[in-house]
Amino acid sequence: MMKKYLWSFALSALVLAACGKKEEPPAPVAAPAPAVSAPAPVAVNTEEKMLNIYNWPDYVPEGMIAAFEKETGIKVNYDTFETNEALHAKLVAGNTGYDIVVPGSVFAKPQIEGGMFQPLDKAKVKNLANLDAPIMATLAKNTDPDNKYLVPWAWGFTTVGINKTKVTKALGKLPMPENAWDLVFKPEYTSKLKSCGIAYLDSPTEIIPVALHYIGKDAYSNDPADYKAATDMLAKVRKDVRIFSSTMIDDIAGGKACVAIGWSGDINIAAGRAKENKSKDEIEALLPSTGALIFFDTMAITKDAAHPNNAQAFIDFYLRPENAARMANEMNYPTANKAAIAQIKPEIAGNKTIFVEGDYFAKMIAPSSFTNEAREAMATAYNSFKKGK
Ligand code: N2P
Repeated sequence: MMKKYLWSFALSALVLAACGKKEEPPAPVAAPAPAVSAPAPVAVNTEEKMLNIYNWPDYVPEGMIAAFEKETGIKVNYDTFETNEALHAKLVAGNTGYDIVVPGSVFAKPQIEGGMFQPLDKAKVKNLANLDAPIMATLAKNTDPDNKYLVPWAWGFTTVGINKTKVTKALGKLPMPENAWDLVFKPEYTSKLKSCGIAYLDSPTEIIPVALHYIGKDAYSNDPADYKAATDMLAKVRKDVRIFSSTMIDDIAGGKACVAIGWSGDINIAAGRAKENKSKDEIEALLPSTGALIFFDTMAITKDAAHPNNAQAFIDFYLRPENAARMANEMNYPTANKAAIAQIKPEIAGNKTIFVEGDYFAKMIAPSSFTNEAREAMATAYNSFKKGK
C-alpha cells in the first residue's frame, strides 16, 4: 500500500511538472542584508508569545492549535478567510496583523513577486525535510524558486460534488452524464437540478478556470476573450444556480444544494457529516472524465509579520508527521508530507476522491497563475455573470 501512495506522489509531481507553463522569470526579491560582522545568531526566541494565523475554514484538526499553545506557551489567534481574493485584498492593503497566511499557489506566485512574504529561515524549520521532494521541486519550478517562501498545508482539487440520492431523483429518466461538469454547466442537466439546488463556489478564480476548462480552453488563460467565451457559456445556466456559496460543507450536508462546484476535501467532509447524521442521502465527490483542477494551499510568513520565529515554530510543528497525517485523516485533503503517509488511515488513503489514482491524476489540470490584469478582468466577467439572471 505504502508503495502506491509514494508512487502517486511522485506521479503527481511529474504531472505537475509536465503541465507547468513557461512563465516570466519572477521579479528579483530583495536579499536580506548580508550579516558581514554581525554576531552569530542567538537561538533563543525572544518574541512575545503570540501568533496570528489566517487560514481557510475547516482545514485544521480540532485540538491541534491548542496542542501547539500548550507545548510552546504561544497564544494563537486563528482566523479564517473563504476565498483567495479575500486574502489577497488583505495582503495588498498591508498590515494584515497576520504572521502566517495560507494562499493557494495560484495566488502565492504573484504574492511572492509582489514582495508580500518574507523568506523562511529554513534552519528553524527542521521538519521541512519531511516534505515530498518531487512536490517541492514542482513548487520551486512553477511558483516559488528555491522553495524560499512556501510550505504546503494541503492540496486537493476543485470538482463536482453531488447528493447522489437527490440528483438521481431530480434527473428522472435522464442518465448521469459521462462528464460530471455537465451537471453544473449544461442546461439539459441544470434545468432539472435547479429543483434540488445548484451551488457554485463564490470566487472568480474558482469558477472561471473550471468554466474555461469545460469549454476546452486553457483553465489558466490570461486572455479576456476567453473569459467572454466562458461567461457566454455560464450565462445559459445562470438562472439555474441557486447559491454562490462560501459555506459549501453546510450547504451540501444540510440539503440546500444537491450539486456543487466545490473542493474535494470539503465535499468529502460533507459526505461524512451526512453519514454521521444518519442521513439516507449519499454524498460524493465526482471525478469528471475531462479532469478536475488541482490546487495547492501553502503557508507563507507575511513581510511585516511581528512574530516570524513563532510562525516558524508553528510551521515546524505542523510538519511533524503525526500532525500532517491528522490533517489528511480529519480534513480529507492529501498532504505533501511524505513522512506522514504511513500514518494516513486506510479509508482515507483508499478514497479515490482524496488520494486519486495515477490514471486519473494524469488527466488533472495542474495549477498555474494569472497576471494581475487578468485577475481583474476575470473578476469583472464573473461579477457580471453573477448579477445577470
Ligand atoms: C478548506 C478548503 C480550502 C481549499 N476546507 C481551497 N483552497
